[in-house]
Amino acid sequence: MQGTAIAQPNIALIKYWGKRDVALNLPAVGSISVTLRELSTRMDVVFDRSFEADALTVNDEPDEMMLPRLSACLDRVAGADRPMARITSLCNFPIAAGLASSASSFAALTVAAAHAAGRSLTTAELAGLAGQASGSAARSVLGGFVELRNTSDGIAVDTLCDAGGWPLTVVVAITETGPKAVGSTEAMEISRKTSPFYSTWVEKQPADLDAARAAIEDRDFRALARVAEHNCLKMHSIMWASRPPMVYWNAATLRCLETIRSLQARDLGVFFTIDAGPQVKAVCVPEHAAEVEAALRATRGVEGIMVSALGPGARLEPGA
Ligand code: 2P0
Repeated sequence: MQGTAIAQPNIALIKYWGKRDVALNLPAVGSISVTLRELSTRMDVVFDRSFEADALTVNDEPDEMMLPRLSACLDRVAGADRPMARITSLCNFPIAAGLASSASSFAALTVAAAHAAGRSLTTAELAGLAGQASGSAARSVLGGFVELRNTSDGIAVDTLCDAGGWPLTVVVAITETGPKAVGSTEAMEISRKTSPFYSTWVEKQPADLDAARAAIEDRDFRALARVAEHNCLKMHSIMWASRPPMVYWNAATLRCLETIRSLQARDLGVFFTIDAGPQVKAVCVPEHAAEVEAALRATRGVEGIMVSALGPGARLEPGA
């Protein structure tokens, strides 16, 4: 009873922020993301009746903090009467720093656990289960440009365009590697309950989704840039206006935005997006990626750069 799966994180261009059902972890709004290729999480799950308790290692270190959330995900995938599990996670990028490590982790865990439990699930079922563990994880079940839609009783995910259909590059400028002060699950609830902008955010999201979907369909980079930057700044405005306010940016985050504005002024194909963390993700056309990377690397406060093409969805490791 073993399964190994790999999943990549995804970066939302049209963001998920806020829940319509906390218990079922259903999002208040739809979202559109790109799945990355070079960043990855590998999850290995072994179920064994001889194990006395679930155990987790992350990059070879025991991890008690994340374990309850992973155990709950295993219960949903394999049933509450499942054997105990040994979970081994390997992640090649900073965890819990706004780089969507929960998306790749729970997408990989769901696929690995379903295989280990002998359950053959559809993509829709895998996305539903991954999404209950972490909303953004549902999108990492698929590759390329992915839309998550709300349905009457849950969610659905679709590939709008596969990774090769519009090959963009994502340059991630890492400005801080420590874990964030407020996790996004908690931050979303603070936003929903206290931000004066929250209801407008929910109301306007379908228009942003329509604009992004059309831009992807037309491969219209400028149109995608406009709506993605707008949607990102709107999401952060909700957080800034929450009580207590939540500001995930640091000084280097702002300097990266200035760098990107100056590249745009020179007509380079690049736009920014920022998630619940201080890292800046620059989405660019591949022919301008080297220049974007060099400019961000030279920006004061940038500690590291990761460059990724768009990649595939979660999958079983061959032979596992
Ligand atoms: C996103 N984020 O669309 C947005 C933008 C962060 C900012 O989805 O509570 O870890 O586990 O469902 O999936 C991060 O939220 O939240 C996220 P939960 P998750 O990518």
